[in-house]
Amino acid sequence: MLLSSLDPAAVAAGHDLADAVRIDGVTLSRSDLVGAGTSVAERVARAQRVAILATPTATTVLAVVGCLIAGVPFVPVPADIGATEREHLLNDSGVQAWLGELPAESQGLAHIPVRMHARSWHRYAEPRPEATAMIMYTSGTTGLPKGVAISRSAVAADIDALAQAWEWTAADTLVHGLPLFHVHGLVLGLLGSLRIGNRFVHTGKPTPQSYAEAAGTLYFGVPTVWSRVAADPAAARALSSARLLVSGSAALPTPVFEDLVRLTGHAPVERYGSTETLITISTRVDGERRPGWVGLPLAGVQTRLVDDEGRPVPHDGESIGQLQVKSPTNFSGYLNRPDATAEAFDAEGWYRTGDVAVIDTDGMHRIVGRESVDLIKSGGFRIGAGEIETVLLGYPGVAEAAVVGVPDDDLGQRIVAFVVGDADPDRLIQHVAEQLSVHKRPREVRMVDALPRNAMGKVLKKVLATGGGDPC
Ligand code: MLC
Ligand code: AMP
Repeated sequence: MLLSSLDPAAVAAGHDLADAVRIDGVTLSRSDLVGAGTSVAERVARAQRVAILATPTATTVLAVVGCLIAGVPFVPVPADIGATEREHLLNDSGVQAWLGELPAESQGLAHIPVRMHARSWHRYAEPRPEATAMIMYTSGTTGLPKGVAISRSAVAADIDALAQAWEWTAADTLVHGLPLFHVHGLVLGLLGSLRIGNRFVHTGKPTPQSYAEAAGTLYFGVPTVWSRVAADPAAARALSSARLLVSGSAALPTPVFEDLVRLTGHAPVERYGSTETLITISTRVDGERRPGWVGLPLAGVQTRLVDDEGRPVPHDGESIGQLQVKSPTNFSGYLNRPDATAEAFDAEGWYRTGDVAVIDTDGMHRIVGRESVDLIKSGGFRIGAGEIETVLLGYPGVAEAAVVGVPDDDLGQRIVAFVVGDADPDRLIQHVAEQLSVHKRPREVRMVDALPRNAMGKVLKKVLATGGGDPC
């Protein structure tokens, strides 16, 4: 079964764990998770698809577990989501109800509450492996986010391959403070723990202090989290008793890697993936952990590099190519978007990651960057420049807008909007936070007289990202 540690027969036979999940001041045992999760399953079983406001709470954990027991696909909704994006997610996904916590604006959908103390011991048959576990929304270069359908078998295959690479076992205590509406925090962190059977601790905000106090063996973080840990030597030193520190979702800067080695005694394991493929490449517990490199394909995963014409690029450690992935962890398709799904794969079923990479003769991978400047990674969040530009253009007084990711020591990339027109920069930032989500807001809006364009009239985003763009 997908959540192997929650097998009702095994839990009833004594394979309980008093502190299987700790989150938001609540501790859930395995039998709480089975009993309350099955009670959620009973209430949600007749729905075809539900939305879960993915705040980091026990309610969210039980809502997710209930859906997976009942085989009802769920849409994790970002906790900080704004009006336009929320409306899009609810309409596009066709969810029938909110399960668990209600957002301030529920858009008239039915509500199925999660009752923390209700219990049911009904036994559900395990849904088919190819059934959709969840639909996770993620940004493209243009337009509003697309729904990525992720199957139960993809989730299971990914966790099992990672368990092998990281020697991850039920003896671990996994700690993170990441959002529960993306692959990293939800699929790897929470579902990984419930499949492997280890203790899971969610720290709330992923601060260096909260990581230091959690006494885990296995820690997950995005590079922003690790760079903040490395800047807090006392907190970093407290992690020396851990077994493994894992970084992913964006490139881990080499100085942060080196600071972690110096302060914690651990070379972090770096792994690479995406919402569409889950995690596909990682360094190993028992292998080389090379700063700047993300490792080898996981068991069952194939990777290759191609050029613009689709011809193979040599794996010589220097030649740069477009990274493609064939993997049992790949997504089943974009919801309602057969066009985008078809575009994402080539004729032989290779998924085009949109990342450019090199592979050396030993099969080690280094991610060089993204093909498009319009996909930004900020704090480990994937954000499309196009969706922000559309929202900015909808604001009174904005004539033109171009959004870029500018290198940032803390966030990897910082979202900067260049705007032509007459508007207050702070109000524009607030407008994006309210319409899309707080984490998609530009950190800076620069009012300019004109956007740099080429002869075809296309905005020269690389010029903007490297400091061009004259202020008014
Ligand atoms: C600031 N705030 C505002 C605001 N400006 N609120 C409303 N309106 C505004 N204009 C508030 C925020 O809500 C927040 O409040 C606080 O200010 C700080 O906000 P922040 O500066 O944006 O957050 P920060 O602390 O910098 O976040 C850093 C971070 C975060 C690392 C914690 O970026 C993060 O959680 N990243 C993880 C992303 C992730 O999981 N990606 C995985 C994708 S899956 P408050 O109250 O909340 O403090 C994937 C696959 C793979 O990529 O490979 O893993
Ligand atoms: P998302 O869909 O939010 O999971 O974003 C996926 C993207 O994150 C990938 O296509 C990469 O661009 C980036 N990414 C994930 N992990 C890494 C990593 N270890 N190094 C560099 N980029 C990464």
